[in-house]
Amino acid sequence: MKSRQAYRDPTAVAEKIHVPTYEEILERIRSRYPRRAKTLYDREVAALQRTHDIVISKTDFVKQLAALLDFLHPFYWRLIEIEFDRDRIHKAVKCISRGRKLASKLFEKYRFLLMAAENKRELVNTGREARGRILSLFKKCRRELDYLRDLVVFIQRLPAIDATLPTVIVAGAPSSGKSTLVGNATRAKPKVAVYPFTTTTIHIGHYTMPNGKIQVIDTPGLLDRPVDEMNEIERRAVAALKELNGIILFLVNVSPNAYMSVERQFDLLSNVRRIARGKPIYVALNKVDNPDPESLEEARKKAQVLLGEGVIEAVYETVAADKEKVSRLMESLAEELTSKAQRPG
Ligand SMILES: Nc1nc2c(ncn2[C@@H]2O[C@H](COP(=O)(O)OP(=O)(O)OP(=O)(O)O)[C@@H](O)[C@H]2O)c(=O)[nH]1
Ligand SMILES: [Mg+2]
Repeated sequence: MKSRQAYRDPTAVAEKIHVPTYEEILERIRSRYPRRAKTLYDREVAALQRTHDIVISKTDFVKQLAALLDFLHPFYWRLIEIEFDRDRIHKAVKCISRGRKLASKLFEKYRFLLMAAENKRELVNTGREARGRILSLFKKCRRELDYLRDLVVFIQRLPAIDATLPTVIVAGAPSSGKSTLVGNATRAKPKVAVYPFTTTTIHIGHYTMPNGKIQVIDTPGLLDRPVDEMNEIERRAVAALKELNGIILFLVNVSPNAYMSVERQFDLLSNVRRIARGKPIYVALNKVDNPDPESLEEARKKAQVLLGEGVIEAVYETVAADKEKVSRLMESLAEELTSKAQRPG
């Protein structure tokens, strides 16, 4: 049950995970060092017990984190892998899990050795050795703890997608009007600006229909180039296009100052098709309130060809800046999503 929840909203799960630094663990142990005890033996046993208990409780997060990572949606993994190394994450989790196991073994072993100590000196040395060995297990994982802490903070800030909701992924070239459209279709307020590359990460809004909600995803602008040449920002758009289930709304900017020519925008559309692997694609020619007549004509022709080939599902003309027009477009897409959901297969 817990894991299912993690699958649906890892950001909320990550919110409850605290990854300590090695120094934090050490500090905690020092502050709890038993000063008073009836005998030296009692003191050493208590110190060992506390060291053990503190390292175990401070690293308890690793269980929740491992479960979270196990059930993480591929979309999140793809976003994580833009900034983190998956192998290194797993190695870090292992380092800490292994430390926990060995700490418990050492605890058992040294409890016995303390009992067997023959004099005060042996007692003190054995206790010191035991605590040193337990701590060194985690000192070895110091960098791994830091790595996992950065990861958890990163997951906390990821967009909270709901993989069960019908989804429209809005994609296109820089400045094609994606954020304007998402802002007018939903209550989300993605940043809109005249300059390209305004959106640098994924934003999510919700469009409300009488019978439910649609998740509308704003993505960063894409350039027409192979995925392995894309920068981090573009790869976030790729994560959504590849891994989220839904339909794609591809905006083509037909205004005079479009960032890319119509031809390049359609090349980009072919690239998006390859990335999105069979997801239905809807094209909207945007900014028809201020068109470059030649661009508009060219885009219409190209879109009709793709429609005829069955490569795209429909072509719309819209004005992302006009709330009413956006509502009409969203209604059409909502119908498409509903009929797609009902269609067998
Ligand atoms: N005339 C007109 N301008 C629009 C329309 N839609 C967006 N714009 C303008 O186009 C510019 C870019 O809009 P954004 O919504 O930021 O474009 P974007 O595709 O999200 O851009 P990136 O995030 O940089 O990829 C802004 O100045 C908008 O006001 C439209 O339908 N008509
Ligand atoms: Mg944007």
